[in-house]
Amino acid sequence: MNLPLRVAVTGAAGQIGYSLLFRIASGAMFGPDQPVILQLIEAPVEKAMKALEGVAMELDDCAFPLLKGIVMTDQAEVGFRDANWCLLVGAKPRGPGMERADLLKDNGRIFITQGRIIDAVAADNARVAVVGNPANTNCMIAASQAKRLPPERFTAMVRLDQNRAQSQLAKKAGVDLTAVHSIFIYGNHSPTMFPAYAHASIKGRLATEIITDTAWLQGPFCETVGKRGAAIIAARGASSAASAANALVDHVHDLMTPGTVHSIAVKSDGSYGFDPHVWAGMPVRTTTEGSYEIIHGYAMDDFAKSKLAATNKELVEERAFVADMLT
Ligand code: NAX
Repeated sequence: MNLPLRVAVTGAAGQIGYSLLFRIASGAMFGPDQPVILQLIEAPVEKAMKALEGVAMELDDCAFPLLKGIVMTDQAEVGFRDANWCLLVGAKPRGPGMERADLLKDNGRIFITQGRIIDAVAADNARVAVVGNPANTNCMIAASQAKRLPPERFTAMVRLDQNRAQSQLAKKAGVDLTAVHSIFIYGNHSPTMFPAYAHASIKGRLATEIITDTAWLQGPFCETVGKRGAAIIAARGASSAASAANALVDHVHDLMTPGTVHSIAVKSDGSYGFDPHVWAGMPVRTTTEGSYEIIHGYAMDDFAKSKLAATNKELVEERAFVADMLT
């Protein structure tokens, strides 16, 4: 048996946390031979800490063989200490009448603090995955605070968008989901992101040879993937939680599996026309456990270029809103 990995999770008593923690403890994220210690961090609010106690009781009641310990805390210094993975799920939701700029600022402050503390107390091999929205920009803010951990260690999640896109293509083509490959998400985790359908394959052929309805690909497909979160809120009365937790399991699992090709939001290297200072969804290949290289060279047509420019513009605007928070 390996030594336990320490996995810190913020927002652990929230909706996503409630789906996520059981998947981590069962081995879905790190595999059936990897024990874990969960370091659960909540806001210093009595109700949240009480709810966290209940979640920890349920984790105990699952008797997961791989779960070797649970830490519960409202102190980030305690929760991130020696953590190998820091899963930043907790964030302030956008309230009624709240401007996007206010959300960026409010959450930015949380991610400044967490970035600094992770850099100070997490393990030398620490990796960070950001889910709390606006995820790309929060990730950039946290990374900007780090002096010890390099920016490549900070990634944000666009995997839910990738999974949504894969599912939509399979439905349209009338094939099993597993026949769809290489559908990657570019840009922001927001309705502007671009699911690059032209490089996807279905049953080993180009997706565009199987789905020849270009108007559908450029219109309803992109729109359904981009606005899926809002559709789920409208139907369920609450935002995506189980699917978001599942996507985070996929994000980390694939980053720990060398050779895997998948989409994550990473520090841009200027490819695909992204500003080199933003965190953008891109296709990557996992090289060694927790590390990746950006895959370059996918050709983009005029439609794709216009979508990439739009999502890049939004990321650059978000960066400008929080410029004073970056060090
Ligand atoms: P909830 O409101 O259910 O839970 C958030 C939890 O975070 C709460 O328990 C709260 O007390 C805690 N929290 C707040 N500030 C904290 C802090 N400073 N330290 C530790 N904990 C803190 O939200 P949930 O539905 O779980 O969603 C969490 C975040 O994920 C939101 O920002 C949401 O917008 C974002 N999402 C991101 C997705 C993505 O694909 N990147 C998809 C799903 C989701 O919408």
